[in-house]
Amino acid sequence: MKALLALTTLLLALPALADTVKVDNAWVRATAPGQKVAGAFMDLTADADMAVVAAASPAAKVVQLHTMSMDNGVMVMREIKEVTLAKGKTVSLKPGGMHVMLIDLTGQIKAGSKTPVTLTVRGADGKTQKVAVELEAREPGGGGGMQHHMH
Ligand SMILES: [Cu+2]
Repeated sequence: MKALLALTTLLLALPALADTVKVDNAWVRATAPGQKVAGAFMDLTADADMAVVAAASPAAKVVQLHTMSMDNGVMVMREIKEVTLAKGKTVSLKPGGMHVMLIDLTGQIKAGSKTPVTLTVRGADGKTQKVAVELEAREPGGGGGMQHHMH
C-alpha cells in the first residue's frame, strides 16, 4: 500500500504536458579533414512562444547560435543569445542566415554520418528543456556555397 502511494506521488510530480518544438530537415555541412568548424541547419516549429537559448554536441567543444548578414559587402557571422520561436511559425536555420555553429570539432564530419546535437529550449513559462536533434551530414558544394569565416 505504501509503495502504491509513493508511485502515485511520483506520477503527480511529473510536469504537465510540456510545450514542444518540432525539428525537421536537420543537417550539418560535412567537413574536410582538419576543418575545425561546421554550420548546422534545421527547421524549428514550436507549439508555444519559445526560444532556443543554447546548443551542445559531443562532436564539438563549443556550440554557438549564429546569425549571418552582409556588412559592407562582406558576410559576417555574429553570435546571438537566442533564436526566438513564435507559436506555430516555422523558423528556418539555413545557409546565409541563422545557424548552429559547431566549433573546434572533435573529428571529421563525413557525409552521410549522423551528428547529435542537444538544443536547450526555454518555454513561455521560463522553464528550459532539452531537445535532442540528429543532424545528417551533407556534402558541401551542393549549392549554397557559404563560407564560414571565423573572426
Ligand atoms: Cu557560424
